[in-house]
Amino acid sequence: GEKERTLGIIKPDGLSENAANFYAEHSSKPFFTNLIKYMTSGPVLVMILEKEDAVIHWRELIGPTDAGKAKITHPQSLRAMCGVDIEKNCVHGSDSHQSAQREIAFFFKEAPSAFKTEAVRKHDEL
Ligand code: YYY
Ligand code: MG
Repeated sequence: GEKERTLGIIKPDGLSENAANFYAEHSSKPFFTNLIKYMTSGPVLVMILEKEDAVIHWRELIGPTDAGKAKITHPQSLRAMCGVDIEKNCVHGSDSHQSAQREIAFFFKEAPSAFKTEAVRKHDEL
């Protein structure tokens, strides 16, 4: 049939459900509620980054979880430069190849392939 367009909006409570699912592994931790509040406090930019050993290299670039400590131990890291503390640490990086596949699928897997970038299509084949 002929194509048409529709408009959808994911409202704020929809985003907080997504954030809770994304961080499900931490749902029993004491910091969980604040983590979800922070993750849904404004827009986020989700990226797929591709290179050899991308998982470990991106983790090295972003630095330790605690941005406050990173300012002392890893001053050149992204979390040291743009984060505040262990909660507001400004960037995320998958912690393993398996996590990366799961997390990329969380945001991108269901996108119609016409909207996928070459990087996402390649990743789907891995
Ligand atoms: O992988 P990474 O982001 O470095 O840390 P995780 O241990 O996976 O925790 C996820 C997320 O939770 C972290 O980026 C900040 C927040 N958090 C926190 O607010 N307080 C903690 N004590 C530990 C983690
Ligand atoms: Mg983690």
